[in-house]
Amino acid sequence: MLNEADLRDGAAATDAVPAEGNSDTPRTSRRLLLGGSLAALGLAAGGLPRLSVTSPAAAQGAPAAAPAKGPQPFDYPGKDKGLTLLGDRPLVAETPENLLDDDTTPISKFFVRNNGQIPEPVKDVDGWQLKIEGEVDKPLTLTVKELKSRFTPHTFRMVLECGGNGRSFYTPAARGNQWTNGGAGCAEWTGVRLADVLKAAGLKSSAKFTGHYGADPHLSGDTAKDAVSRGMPIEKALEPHCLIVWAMNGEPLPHIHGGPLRLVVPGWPASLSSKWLNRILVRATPHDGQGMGGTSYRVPTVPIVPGSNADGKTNFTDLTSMPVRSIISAPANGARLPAATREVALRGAAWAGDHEVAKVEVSFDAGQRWHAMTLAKPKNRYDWVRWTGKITLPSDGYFELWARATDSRGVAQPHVATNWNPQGYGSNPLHRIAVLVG
Ligand SMILES: Nc1nc2c(c(=O)[nH]1)N[C@H]1C(S)=C(S)[C@@H](COP(=O)(O)O)O[C@H]1N2
Ligand SMILES: [Mo]
Repeated sequence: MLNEADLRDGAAATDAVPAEGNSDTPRTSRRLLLGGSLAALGLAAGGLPRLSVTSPAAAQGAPAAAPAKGPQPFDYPGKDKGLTLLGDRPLVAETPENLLDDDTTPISKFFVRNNGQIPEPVKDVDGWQLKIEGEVDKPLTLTVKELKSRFTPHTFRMVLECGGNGRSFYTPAARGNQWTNGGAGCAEWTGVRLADVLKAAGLKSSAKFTGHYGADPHLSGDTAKDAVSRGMPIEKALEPHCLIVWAMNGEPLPHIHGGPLRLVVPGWPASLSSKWLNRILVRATPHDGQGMGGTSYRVPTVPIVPGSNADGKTNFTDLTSMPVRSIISAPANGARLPAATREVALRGAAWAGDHEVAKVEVSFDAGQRWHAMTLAKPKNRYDWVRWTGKITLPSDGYFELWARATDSRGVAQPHVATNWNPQGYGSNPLHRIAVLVG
């Protein structure tokens, strides 16, 4: 039997679980509203009806409760002010979908996610040290300079996506930063294969998992704790696209993105992609660092009642591949098109964790009919797919455009966020924007 308390508990719970769950940013109903993007476009908020997914009152045009605090601009050196601040302690900012319109996400538009404090920048970038320890024949300490000279560098364009991307679409709200779809970006990463470095250290037969460590202090300043320290099965670590990187889009890896050195573990939650990387521990058993276990980066294998409490111990599993997702990057949500516009050109991106994107479709009649978009060829595995297409609207007026991607296994984005979990991982409902013609 369900009772109200069951349904309330999870959402009301406060906890000290780290990773995606430690933001104290108040949740806003921004995702439901056109107001934010209208303001960004310099249009009068309220000029368009509200786009509502979950609030029937708002859908019927009744006044919705004003959010306590709307989206806050992100004011950080080198970053586009159009990014949205989701939390300032730790510092977290996402990229509105319409700013993900470049084939390669510029550093200025790339989302930022920290779990702890931001460490002091170092001057001697080439002297930064990485230790490889644990279940290896020959523990190694390598400087960035040695990494560059001893191993073959590779550059791949790959999506980095926060495990909590899409969290704001869960009802009731799940704990943590309320990402829309902008906890993701696709950059050119240059570095060496994690596999090559692990092989140089010599993996013992007992080497089954990794644990990753970065130099950032825990938010509390407690030196006994790590800001975040996640790990993965050795099979993932040995994939040819798992890189230890020092450059992003051809530039030295920016400090805020983990410079001098970070991991990029594509397809899986970006929390594995340790910034300020200084140590990889090879283990015989699953890593137990900060952000492992409980409900951290874990999802139910037996669906639970949305909003209920769960400790993640039974019938939960670590989130591995991220789910398929598409975004419309142009036009922007809230765009006003001239009267009599019928043909609308659309652009966007889609990606699917470890899988490939098989198709992207758009609907302008709430899913009654779907129109196939044209997919560009990705540069390499784990690159996103850029897509383009045209739709022909039947009249002036208000239209919602929905984008839906399907992965290579035939799994499409759901209409609503599904498999609710306390910390809100794996939410990938189709992307909805609204436009007004005339
Ligand atoms: N050392 C360290 N690495 C980290 C984090 C962190 O807090 N500390 N956050 C992780 C998470 S949860 C994400 S989503 C990505 C974000 O990378 P970005 O800030 O470069 O976008 O970094 C990951 N690597
Ligand atoms: Mo994340």
